[in-house]
Amino acid sequence: MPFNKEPELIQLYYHPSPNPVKVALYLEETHTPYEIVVTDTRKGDQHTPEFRAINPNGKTPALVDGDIKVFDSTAIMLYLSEKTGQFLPAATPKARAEMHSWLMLVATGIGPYCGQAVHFKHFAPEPKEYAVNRYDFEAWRHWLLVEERLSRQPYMLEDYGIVDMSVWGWARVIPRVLGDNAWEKLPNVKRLLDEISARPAAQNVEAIGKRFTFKSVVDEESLRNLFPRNERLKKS
Ligand SMILES: N[C@@H](CCC(=O)N[C@@H](CS)C(=O)NCC(=O)O)C(=O)O
Repeated sequence: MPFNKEPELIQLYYHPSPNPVKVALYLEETHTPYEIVVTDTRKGDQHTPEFRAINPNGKTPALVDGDIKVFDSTAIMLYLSEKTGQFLPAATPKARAEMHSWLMLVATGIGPYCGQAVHFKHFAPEPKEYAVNRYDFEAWRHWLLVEERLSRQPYMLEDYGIVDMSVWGWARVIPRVLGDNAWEKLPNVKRLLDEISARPAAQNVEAIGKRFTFKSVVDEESLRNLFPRNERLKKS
């Protein structure tokens, strides 16, 4: 092992979209040094063999910390919180059970249903009424659970922490997922979104999107890269 070797910076494979931004927020909040590796999913960077060696699932975010590779935003949040010990609730079974429950609600409910709601509302070809109805309903159902909790307490757990940061990633895009009037039914989610967005760490995350260039248009190339499975339809 080389003597006096500088520790390597954590590398965050990043696109400014809901799952990567939560990880960037955690890194910023904990003042963990890291560097951004632009992974432009609209250009297909998620499908390169180099990226697949880090995240076989071919999606952002992914993180490399020395010889450790982690993929999936929630896995990364848990990895980093174990590493830093910050923004976690008390290390009691009760507090950790509560944390895991809400973290997984975001990971398995909010994220996937919002993602599919956006897909069917904004990208899928007609007829799509059945799918739009299903995913809009489920996205709303999950957000109303979060709203109900935040109507009774300032944060998802006792103090601001990793669950709130995970919620923030998706709350930023609620109008695109649920429609422009969504905030009328989600005032407490909006309160949390605004509070977190005003934090210096969140502003640093927003600045990443401006510091690096990401493809802004969604053209044919982007659609091929984001939804490669649709190519199958053309061949049949
Ligand atoms: N469960 C994964 C989902 C990751 C995910 O869907 N990432 C999106 C950005 S929010 C992505 O990379 N999309 C590009 C693609 O699907 O090709 C996580 O939480 O990290």
